Amino acid sequence: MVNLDIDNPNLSEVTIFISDLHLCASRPQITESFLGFLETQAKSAHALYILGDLFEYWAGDDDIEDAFNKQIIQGFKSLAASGVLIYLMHGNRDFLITDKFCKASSIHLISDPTLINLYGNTALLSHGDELCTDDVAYQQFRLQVRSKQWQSEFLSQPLQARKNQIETIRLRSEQEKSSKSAQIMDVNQDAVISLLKEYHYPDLLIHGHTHRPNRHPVTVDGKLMTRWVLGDWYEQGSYLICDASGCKSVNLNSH
Ligand code: LP5
Ligand code: MN
Repeated sequence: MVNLDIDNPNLSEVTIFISDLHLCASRPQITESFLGFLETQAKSAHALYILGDLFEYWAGDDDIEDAFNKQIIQGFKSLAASGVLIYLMHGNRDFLITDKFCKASSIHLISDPTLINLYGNTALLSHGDELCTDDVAYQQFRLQVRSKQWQSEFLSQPLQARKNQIETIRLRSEQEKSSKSAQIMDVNQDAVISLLKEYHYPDLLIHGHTHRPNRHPVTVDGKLMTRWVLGDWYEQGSYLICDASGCKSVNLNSH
C-alpha cells in the first residue's frame, strides 16, 4: 500500500480524479477534449489522479514512439512542468504501462488500491475491476494476464503481433459482455465492504471501470463512507473535483 500525503494548506487548491478515458487515435474529439482539459481545468489542480483505462489499450511501453501516444505524453509533460502532480493507476486495458511511459510523461505510477489523505479525509483509490467479483470469466482472465510470467512472454513478441492479439481479445470481450447482465458487470457489494474494512473504513472510495458515475453512501459497522464512481469519456469528459469542503462531479461541456 502506498500512502500519499496530499494534505494541502492552501485551501484554494483542488485535486482532480478521472478514469476510463479510453484514448485512441480513432476518437479525435475525445483526444482534443482531454488535451484541452490538461491545459485548463487540470492546470488549476494540486494533483491529477488517473484511475485506470487512460488508453483504449496499451500493448507495451515500446509504443511510446507512436505519433498519437507522443501527443498524449507531451500533454502530460506540459502539465507536470506547470507544477501539477500527476498520478496514474493501471486499468484493465492499460496495465502494461510501466516506468518508460511514466518517465517520458512525468507521471507517478501508483498501485491499485492506493490510500491517500485528501484534505484531512482518507480516500481509497482503485480502478474498480477487481470489485466486479460476480464476473467470474473476467476475473479468471484477469488472473492470467496479470501474472508476471504471462506478461513477460506476451511482451517478448513484436509490437504488431501483440496488437493483433489484443484485437482478438477485444472482440471476444465485446461478444461476452453482450451476454452478461448489467448486475454481473457491476461491483459486488460484499467485495466493496471487505475492501473498506481492510483499509480501516476510509471516508471515501473512488473508482471507475463500471462507467456508472454516481455517489453511493455505504455504511459498514456503523461507519458512514462514500463510494464515488467516476464516469467514462466516451460521450463527454467528466471529472471529480475535491477540495477541503468536499467533492463534486463535473461534466466537461456543461458549463
Ligand atoms: O474494458 P471493458 O470495460 O470493455 O471490459 C472489461 C472486461 N474486458 C477486458 C478486455 C479489455 O477490454 C480489452 C483488452 C485489453 C488489452 C490489455 C492488454 C494486454 C492483454 C493482451 C491479451 C493477449 O478487460 C470484460 C468485463 C468488463 O470489463 C466488465 O467488468 O466483463 O471482461 C471480459 O469480457 C473478459 C471475458 O469474459 C473473458 C475473455 C477471455 C479471452 C481469452 C482469450 C484468450 C486468447 C489469448 C491470446 C493470447
Ligand atoms: Mn476498466
